[in-house]
Amino acid sequence: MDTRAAVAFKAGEPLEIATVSLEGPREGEVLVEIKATGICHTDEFTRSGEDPEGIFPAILGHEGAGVVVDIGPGVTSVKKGDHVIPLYTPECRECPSCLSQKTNLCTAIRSTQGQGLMPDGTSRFSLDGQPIHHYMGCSTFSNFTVLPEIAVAKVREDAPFDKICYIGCGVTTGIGAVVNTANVEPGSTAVVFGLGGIGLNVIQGLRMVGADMIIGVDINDSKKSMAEQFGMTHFVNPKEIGEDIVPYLVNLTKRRGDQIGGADYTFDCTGNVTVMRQALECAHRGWGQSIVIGVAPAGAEIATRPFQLVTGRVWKGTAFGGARGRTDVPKIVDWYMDGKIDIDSLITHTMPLEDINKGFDLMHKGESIRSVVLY
Ligand code: NAD
Ligand code: AHE
Ligand code: ZN
Repeated sequence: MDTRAAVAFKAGEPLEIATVSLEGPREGEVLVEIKATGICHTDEFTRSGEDPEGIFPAILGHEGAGVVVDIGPGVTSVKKGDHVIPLYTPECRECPSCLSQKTNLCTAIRSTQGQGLMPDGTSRFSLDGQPIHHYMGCSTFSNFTVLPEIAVAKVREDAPFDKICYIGCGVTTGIGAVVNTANVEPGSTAVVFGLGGIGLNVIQGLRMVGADMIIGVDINDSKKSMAEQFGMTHFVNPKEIGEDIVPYLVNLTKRRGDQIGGADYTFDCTGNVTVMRQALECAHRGWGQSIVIGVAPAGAEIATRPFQLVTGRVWKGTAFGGARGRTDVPKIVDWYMDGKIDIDSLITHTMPLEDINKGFDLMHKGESIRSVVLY
C-alpha cells in the first residue's frame, strides 16, 4: 500500500513529506494506522545527526497511538480494530531480559531495531524501489506503519489518540523514572534538571508519590509556570543565581539539623553531560540517587570524582521509565482516563503532518512542551 510519511533523508535536514510504499505485515507483525504522534526530543536528536545509531533515509517518530488494521500470520495477542500504542521498548516475555524481571530492556529484537529493520532483517518501507529505514521499531511519522506484535500495547478504546500518544514515550519515561527506577518515597526531596516534555512528567510523578520538595532547574524561565502547575515547589534558573549550581542546590535541600544537604533524588532530563554531573553531585551524601534520563550526543562522556560514589551517591539510568510496555502502558492509560495524571496541559501544539517541521522549530525555540501531529 501507499502511505503518507515525513521522511528524514539526510542528517540535519528538515523532514520531507512523501508518499512511500509500505509492505503488509509478515509473520508476527501488525499493520497499524497511526492516528496521532508526539514529537520527542529524541526524534530531534536523531534528525540532527547526533545519534550514533542514526540511519538515513528513515521515517522517525516513536510516540504514537493508532488502530490495528491488519495482522500477519501467527499474531495472537491483538486483532484488527484494537487500539494500540507502539513500543520502542518491546516486551516479548520470553527473552532472558524479560524473564529476569530485573529490567524492562527486552532484547528479543534490539539488534535489528537498531539497524532500522524489522526482525527478519528487511524494511517494509520503500520509495522508488529504495528501502527506507524504520526508526526505534516504530516510525510513527508515517500514517501507516508495521510493527512486531511484541512492540504494541493494546489499550482501552475510549482513550483519545491525540493525548495517549504521549504515553508512548514522554509520560511513561518521566513518571516511570520516579515510580520504577528511583522508587521515590513520600516526603522525599528531589531536583529535576530540564523542564520539557520529560522533566514535567518527572515532576508530576514526584507529586503523585508524595515528594515534599520538588526543585525544577531550567535555563528557560518560561517553563516555570507549567512546572508549578505540575507540582514544582521551587524554581532555579542556573543563569540567574550568580554562583555554582551544585552548592546552591545542596544548601537549598538542607533539612533542619542536617550539616550536609543534598537531594534524595535528582533527575537529568536535558541530555547535557555537564548537567548530569551537577545532578549527581547535588544528590545527598550517603544515599542520594541521580537518574540519567537525557540522551547525550555521539562521543559525549560523563565524569565525576569517584569520591562522589565512594560516599554513597548512586548514578543510575533509565530507558522508557523502566516500564514493561505491554503490561504497564495500559495501566498508565487508565491513570490518565481516571484523572490521576494530566496530559492535556502538556500538549501545547497540534499540527497536520505537512507542518511537522514547525513542531521541531517550536522545540528549538523552547516554545512548546509537546507538539502532536494529527493524521
Ligand atoms: P525538551 O526539549 O522538551 O526539554 C529539554 C529541557 O531542558 C528544555 O526545557 C530546556 O530549556 C532544558 N535545558 C536545556 N539545557 C539545559 C541546562 N543546561 N540546564 C537546565 N535545563 C536545560 O526535551 P524532552 O522531550 O523533555 O527530552 C529531554 C531529554 O530526554 C532528551 O535528551 C531526550 O532525548 C531524552 N529522553 C530520554 C528517554 C529515555 O527513555 N531515557 C525518553 C525520552 C526522552
Ligand atoms: N541511539 C542512542 C541512544 C538513544 C536512547 O538512549 N534511547 C532510549 C530511548 S529515548 C526515547 O525518547 C532507549 O530506550 N534506549 C535503550 C535502547 O535500547 O536503545 C545512542 O546513543 O546510540
Ligand atoms: Zn522519546
